[in-house]
Amino acid sequence: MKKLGLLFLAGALTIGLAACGGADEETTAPKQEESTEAGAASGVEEYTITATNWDFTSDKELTIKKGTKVKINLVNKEGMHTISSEGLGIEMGADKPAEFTADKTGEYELICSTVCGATEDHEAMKISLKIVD
Ligand SMILES: [Cu+2]
Repeated sequence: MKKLGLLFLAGALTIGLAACGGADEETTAPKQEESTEAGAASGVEEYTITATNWDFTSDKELTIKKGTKVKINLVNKEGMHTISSEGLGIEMGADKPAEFTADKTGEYELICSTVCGATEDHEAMKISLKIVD
């Protein structure tokens, strides 16, 4: 039984390493990237989500007013991650931002949709997005 556990762990580690293989060491001081709201001119609120192994380093709670046009960018600082939300019907990647209109109030979950490491690490990557009146 113990051996099996170790084997599983080794397997998980290998997957984890593969996911973040080639990731550059951060040589510059980490820059905090906050979600940014674009000017009202374009009528689109733009957010940027940053991902590392295995965390989202930008805001983990987004609150958006109903009726807002939203664009969400994903920046992978480390590893390969994608984001999806079943509730919102969106799927995005590093080179594929999500654009939608927040037309239904509620609380939605944005999750990492690429198995990017050990299950518990990967499943910890979540962002809550609230659409409010
Ligand atoms: Cu991930």
